[in-house]
Amino acid sequence: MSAKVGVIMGSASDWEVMAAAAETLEAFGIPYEKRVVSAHRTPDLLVEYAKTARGRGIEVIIAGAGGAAHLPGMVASMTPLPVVGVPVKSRALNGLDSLLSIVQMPAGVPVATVAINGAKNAALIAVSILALSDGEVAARLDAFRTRQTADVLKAEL
Ligand code: RP5
Repeated sequence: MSAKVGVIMGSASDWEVMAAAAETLEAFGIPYEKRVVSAHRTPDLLVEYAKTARGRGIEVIIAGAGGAAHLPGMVASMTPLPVVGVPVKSRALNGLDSLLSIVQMPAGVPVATVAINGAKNAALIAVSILALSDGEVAARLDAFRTRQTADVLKAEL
């Protein structure tokens, strides 16, 4: 089955964080692709990826980057697909630089930004979007929420 979610990141060093998105998509049975696309080191690839994603059947893009985190915003500027941005915790500024680089987009070109290192929630947003048009995914999301609530209610301290 062709990928419905594109998980991209600025560097292989982001994988430690972005793997949580991949694991979550796998848990929901969502076909996805993953690759390094750097806004600064591979700008031509960035343009190609963003411009061809929809035509290849991708429905949501999850983009993680750290520091001068321009990847999610630049991708969003070149595709109408929903883009979820994951600020990756940086060494120098603990990810505040990443967060501000991603979240403060100009009106008209949105990036749905999650928390610093919030890759799992980025995937859950992608699942929610896909659930709008896929009943099976919606049922899995409902079951996940039910399970999560039950786990909290039965927690013993
Ligand atoms: C960004 O710079 C990447 O997204 C990564 O978070 C950060 C550091 O990259 P490396 O120097 O580890 O490749 O482009």
